[in-house]
Amino acid sequence: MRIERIKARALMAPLAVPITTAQASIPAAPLVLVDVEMDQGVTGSAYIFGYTPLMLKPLVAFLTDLSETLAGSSAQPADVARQTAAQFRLLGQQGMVGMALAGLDLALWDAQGKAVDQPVCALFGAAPRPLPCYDSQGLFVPGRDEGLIEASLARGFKAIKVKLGFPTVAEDVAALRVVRDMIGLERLLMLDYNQAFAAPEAIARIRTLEEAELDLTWVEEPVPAEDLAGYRSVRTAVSTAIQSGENWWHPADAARMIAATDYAMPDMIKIGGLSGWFRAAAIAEAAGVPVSSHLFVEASAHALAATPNAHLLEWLDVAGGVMTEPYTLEDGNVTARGPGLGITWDEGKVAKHLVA
Ligand code: SMN
Ligand code: MG
Repeated sequence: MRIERIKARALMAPLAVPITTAQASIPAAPLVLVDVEMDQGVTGSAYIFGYTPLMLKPLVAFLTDLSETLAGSSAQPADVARQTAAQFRLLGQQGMVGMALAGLDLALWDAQGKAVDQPVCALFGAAPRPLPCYDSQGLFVPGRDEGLIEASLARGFKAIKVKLGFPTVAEDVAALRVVRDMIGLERLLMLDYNQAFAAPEAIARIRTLEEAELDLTWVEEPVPAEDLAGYRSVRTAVSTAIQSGENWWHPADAARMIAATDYAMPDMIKIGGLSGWFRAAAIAEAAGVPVSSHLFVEASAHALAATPNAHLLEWLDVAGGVMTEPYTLEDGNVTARGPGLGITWDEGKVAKHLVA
């Protein structure tokens, strides 16, 4: 199979609930849809989460121009990776280049699955299977957001993550106490600090959270993603499990950071698509680190099904609003479906949310 054309479209996809942290709010999902048309009539489809609308036009322009350099090339993900590694050796693949190439990798794997009428996880040796999830919520404000927790429980989630980082740790404790009381002791509760603190503050906050006996399954990204020394000192100083990885660029960052985290959650785009995911998951497996996903519910359901050290799938659906059949939750689990990644765009909804 050979690449004929890469079609990239920018849109602001509707979100059931805005993504909020202590520092920012994302009211709609900045996405780039990547559709790779092949010479055998197969089209591979995937998407890139752009984090900010400012990334959308540059990503579309880059992928559109990249299309001309890859036309006629083998559509095998490893062949494309080899070709683009040489093409961008001097520039490097961090940032936008890596995001674009990872979105392309996902679309190429989708095409490989469709070409043999198989789910992508089957290409990695696994049948689709129900994967335990957690509901990834935003900043939880007591007195405002209890309804979101109730809705999560009503949907059958057995694990919930909230984002915090209020001005004082007492406010964090108070918010977590409300959530813990609402979900009971049998459900998992996780906290995401989204890189908010330097190590001394992170250590002080987590120790205070431990004294409150909230039974947190993990504290996520307490310090900046690249702060290896900070992660080491936090992990040494506290007993709560530390989660990280959504900001690792490529398997190289996984190799650099894996010894400083208890759990890992590579981002399907920043880690380098499914090709990067399985290399990072193997690094984590060798280090005895369970792996969860970050965003990208569809591709993550396929990846985790074939990941021996799979932990939890993050339920944060950023693209289902523009699909004909969004992935769904069944009894707190998600199961991958094919062929390919199981992604089909609802072109009417896409058209409604396209950005120029
Ligand atoms: C997160 C980060 C960026 C966009 C959405 C969500 C968050 C998570 O850190 O872990 O889901
Ligand atoms: Mg996070």
